[in-house]
Amino acid sequence: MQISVPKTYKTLDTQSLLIYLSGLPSIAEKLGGKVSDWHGSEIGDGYLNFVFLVQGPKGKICVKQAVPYVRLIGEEWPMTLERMGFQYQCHLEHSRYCEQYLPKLYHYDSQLYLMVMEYLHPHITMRHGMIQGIYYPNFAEQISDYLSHSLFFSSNFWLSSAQKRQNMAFFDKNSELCKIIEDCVFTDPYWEAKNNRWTSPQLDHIVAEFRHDVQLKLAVSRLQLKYLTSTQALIHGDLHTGSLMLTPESMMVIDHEYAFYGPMAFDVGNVIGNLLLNYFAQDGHATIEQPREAYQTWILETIEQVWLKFYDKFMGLWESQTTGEPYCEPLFGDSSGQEAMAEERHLFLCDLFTETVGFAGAEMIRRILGLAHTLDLDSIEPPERRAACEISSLRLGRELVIKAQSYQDIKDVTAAAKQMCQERKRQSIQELRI
Ligand code: SR1
Ligand code: MG
Repeated sequence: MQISVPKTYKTLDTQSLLIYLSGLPSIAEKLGGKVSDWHGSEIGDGYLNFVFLVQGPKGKICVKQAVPYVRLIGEEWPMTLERMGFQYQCHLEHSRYCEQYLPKLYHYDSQLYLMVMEYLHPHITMRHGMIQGIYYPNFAEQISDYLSHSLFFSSNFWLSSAQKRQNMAFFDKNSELCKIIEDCVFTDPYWEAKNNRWTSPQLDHIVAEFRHDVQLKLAVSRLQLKYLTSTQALIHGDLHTGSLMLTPESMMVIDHEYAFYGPMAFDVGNVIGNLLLNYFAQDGHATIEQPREAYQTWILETIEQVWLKFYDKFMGLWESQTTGEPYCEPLFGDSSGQEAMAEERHLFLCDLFTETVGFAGAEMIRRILGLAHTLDLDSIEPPERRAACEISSLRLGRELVIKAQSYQDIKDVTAAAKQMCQERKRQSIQELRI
């Protein structure tokens, strides 16, 4: 793939970054002192970009710059710099609807493909926090707020059709990042794709099984078609627990580079899928001193609350807003129309739930068999212990994908996860006895 890199672009290092920032008066003011007082370090651990923390005598900022390749793989996988523009625009758009959940933006440079923003402290990624067993009592409230507002207000339920089409025309150009998801989530884990990796040899049998599982591949392909063709809302597009920066009190959403007009359920499913992955990973992190059963219970309760609160909030927004063009007031203003609309809204959210379940399952599978894994599972040693957690995740992931419609309620999902986990524990006890 040929990537065009404008002549005005250069990849910054900590030194050239400080010089660049000194030319931005509002940023220099935030840092305080002189350039010689500033200190920059690269702190990124993501798969695509470089992220810097810059500290001055007065304050700290965070800088994110795109490089013309995929960081995880290196220059042999070129990747468009334009991703920073999509991230910036989605960050701005979502800030309009739920400002409190996005870091403040201080500066955007469209030639260096760079964003300067608020340094979040003492936030850590939710993924790192959950691996340590940290509780986040406000998370379900916060993420359901973010999801309901960002999805509702960027959809036809709120925007005029002309405005939505204009937005879609812009985000439709984010095709290269969407292609990463199309391949990494819906295709590669199910065939011999070059970048796949898994815990081997422990998972070899399941890899082979999934590659021959026509029912599973059909169901995943249906989800892919939904991802490709549904334009319901401006979705974050990669809403895993590494895109969430948390303290027990506060939540911030970062990394909107995969944003486009897609199915609402993709974002909701990503959140739930990543929480489920962490749920299964907890057995690999438990120790005598720090057993994780109580934490696992909290994860399942959180999953239930995320969905139930999202349902209520999305429903509430739809009931109270009448600006949307579909289901408009003149058609459904009378009492029989109102009654029919109540049922219609419920059916819409039931469909969204079924799609959420499917996308959650696909996310769980691809994070174990594909290119991009998660630290929750990858950090478990020895490999036998990791594989045991991964097999449970894969088994549930498959069920969620192929039987999404049979889950009527979020409690059906959490009950299935609990059962899968208990079965595995029973099996290991039996193996110990043998
Ligand atoms: C090129 S690998 C990028 C992966 O990590 C991101 O989080 C996306 O989900 C993608 O699959
Ligand atoms: Mg990301």
